[in-house]
Amino acid sequence: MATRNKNTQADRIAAICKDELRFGLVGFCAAKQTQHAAALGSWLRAGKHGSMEWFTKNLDLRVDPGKLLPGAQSIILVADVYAPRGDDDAGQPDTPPRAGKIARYARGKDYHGVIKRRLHRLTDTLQGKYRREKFKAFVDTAPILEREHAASAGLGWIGKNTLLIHPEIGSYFLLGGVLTTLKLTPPPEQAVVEDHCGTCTKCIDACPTDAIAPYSVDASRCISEMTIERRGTIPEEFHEPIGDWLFGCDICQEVCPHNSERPEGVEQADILGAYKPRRRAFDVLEVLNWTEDDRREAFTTSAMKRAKLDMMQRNALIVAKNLLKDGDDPALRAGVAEHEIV
Ligand code: B12
Repeated sequence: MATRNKNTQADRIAAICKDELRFGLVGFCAAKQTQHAAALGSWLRAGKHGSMEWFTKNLDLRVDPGKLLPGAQSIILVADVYAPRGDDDAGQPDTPPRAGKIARYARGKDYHGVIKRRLHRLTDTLQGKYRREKFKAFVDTAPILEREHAASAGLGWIGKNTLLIHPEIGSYFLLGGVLTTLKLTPPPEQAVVEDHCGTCTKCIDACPTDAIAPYSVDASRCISEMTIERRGTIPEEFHEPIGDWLFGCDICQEVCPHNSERPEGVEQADILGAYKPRRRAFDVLEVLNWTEDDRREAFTTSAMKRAKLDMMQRNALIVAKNLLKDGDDPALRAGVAEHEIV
């Protein structure tokens, strides 16, 4: 009887998440310590966190959710799909000339807000019902290993590119969750998804900066880290491989067979209007000429606001020079000459 009641609780929460809050995926796991502390430690010791010094802080909390929220018992994990499987061109806004590409997750509204707002509605409801319990919503906003918990909650498997992959949806989804002192038993139909990467090495082979080893990304070589997180200069050796990526990179997802055009019989996941791409690229010459006001205006309600003006102009310069290798563009050439650091 006790188990049945607990299942009912999780079922009700799952129904709120799916039907009311319209999360694409939901699952539950115990708030347990990481199973991969050794791998995490060696990743950090090898400097694979790159410029993300913040990652080394609060490590004790990151490896143990029970320290992040004393008495934590369970984690509710949710996911929002932000892009369809398959062709990048389908339903996308026009590409500007001199396109510096934006990773798919950042083309619509900032997911942090989109997910957090709905998670707060969930925590308000739960707090009203379970007054003595504690609830802490997170979406990149707390030191927590989201993918590992989401894998335990049956949302997908951790792929060789380290992203969580769902067998039908692929990996174009974002995670969030609620850490709670409430003990939740996952519904009986929830199951851990087995690893479907098999012998495939497409993500590893396609990464132009050799950032990926099976199940580990060296962030110090990852285009996403360099263009989004890094404040200083980007070493010359990476300039050409960055190609036309202005903000983030999707290569290891684009080549993943699980993100390919959806096969017959697999339904396309629902994508909230908030993720509708507003733009897929910026004209790099425009970015080179941006003022701080231009940047602010362009990044209103966008996850791109993480990148400061000097970072965007650094990225734009790299992309512009790469574009010039494909064919001359006098205006762009002049723009580059003007901005080049001598
Ligand atoms: C730091 C960070 C980054 C860094 C480092 C990436 C990385 N692979 O760690 C950088 C800036 C490079 C980055 C890039 C991107 N990120 Co990011 N990032 C994060 C963040 C904040 C922390 C990730 C982390 O803990 N890394 C630490 C390392 C050690 O983790 P790890 O390599 O995965 O190892 C863990 C497990 O894999 C496991 N493990 C270890 N060994 C083994 C071996 C096996 C066999 C297995 C199964 C597991 C396993 O142990 C480790 C501890 O759990 C999370 C949000 C969060 N709080 O979790 C988002 C997050 C992972 N990022 C996300 C996204 C969308 C991206 C990008 C796609 C954005 C883009 N388009 O540019 C790229 C993808 C690049 C890539 N292939 O990882 C999403 C991923 C969603 C998903 N479907 O998985 C997250 C979850 C954010 C979110 N809230 O949705 N990111």
